[in-house]
Amino acid sequence: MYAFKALIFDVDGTLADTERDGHRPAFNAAFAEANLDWVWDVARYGRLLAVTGGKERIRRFMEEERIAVDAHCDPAALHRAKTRHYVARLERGEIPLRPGVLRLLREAREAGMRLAIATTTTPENVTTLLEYCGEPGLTDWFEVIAAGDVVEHKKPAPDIYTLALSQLGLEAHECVAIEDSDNGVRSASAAGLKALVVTVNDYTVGQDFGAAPLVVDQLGEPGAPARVLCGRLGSSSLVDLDALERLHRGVYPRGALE
Ligand code: XBP
Ligand code: MG
Repeated sequence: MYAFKALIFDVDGTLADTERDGHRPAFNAAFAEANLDWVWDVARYGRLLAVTGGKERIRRFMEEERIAVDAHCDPAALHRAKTRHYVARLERGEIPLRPGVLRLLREAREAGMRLAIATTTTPENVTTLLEYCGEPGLTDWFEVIAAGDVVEHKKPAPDIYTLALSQLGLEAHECVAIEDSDNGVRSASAAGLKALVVTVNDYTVGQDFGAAPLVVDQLGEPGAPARVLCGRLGSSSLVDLDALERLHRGVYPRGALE
């Protein structure tokens, strides 16, 4: 029996390293298809990641480059094409889950832990990632998939976490969230979540994760331990339910849940 009832996962950068070799080339393919000479290299895309959401990211780029919105340069249309290219990449199985993700999901499922997703990305991107990652039926393991434009304000606003919590019917202190970015941590924190784990990646390492009590390089697999960048894993060498239980009890003083 654990002191928390659900795990809430971010998607991009957390379930899988989707940004550099997934979303970025899909944006570039959409631009090329529209005969635009825009190319987002790795560094430029890293800066644009400060803006969450693909449409919003295209709009920011156009503002930076002083490109006017017109029929040829329409962020919504470009983004639809980008989603098509991105989903095709996922369907080709080009984007695997990060180390330790499936291990933790399996452990949680076996323990009867409830699973949810809170993400900025388009819902189709989430379901396709889960369908093509090699674990049949994985999509159905998630009771709640809160994604994309269903909320007015994307991360770092709390809206998507607030929606996930309300769909789960749980309070923030009953959940543990797993994120990869400063914007994600700000979103979860603003929704009241304190039991937060950050799994950094090349784009987010070095960001300020505020009050997140645990920052690791990955969730870890047996034989490939998680490296702790901030906080403590205790006796575990990877992020498993026992480690999350210790984290949760550290964040919420005894009796806080009663
Ligand atoms: C990360 C994002 C997403 C993706 C692109 O969100 O900012 O916008 O980069 O997705 P999270 P779309 O980490 O919350 O999953 O192009 O579908 O918006
Ligand atoms: Mg993320």
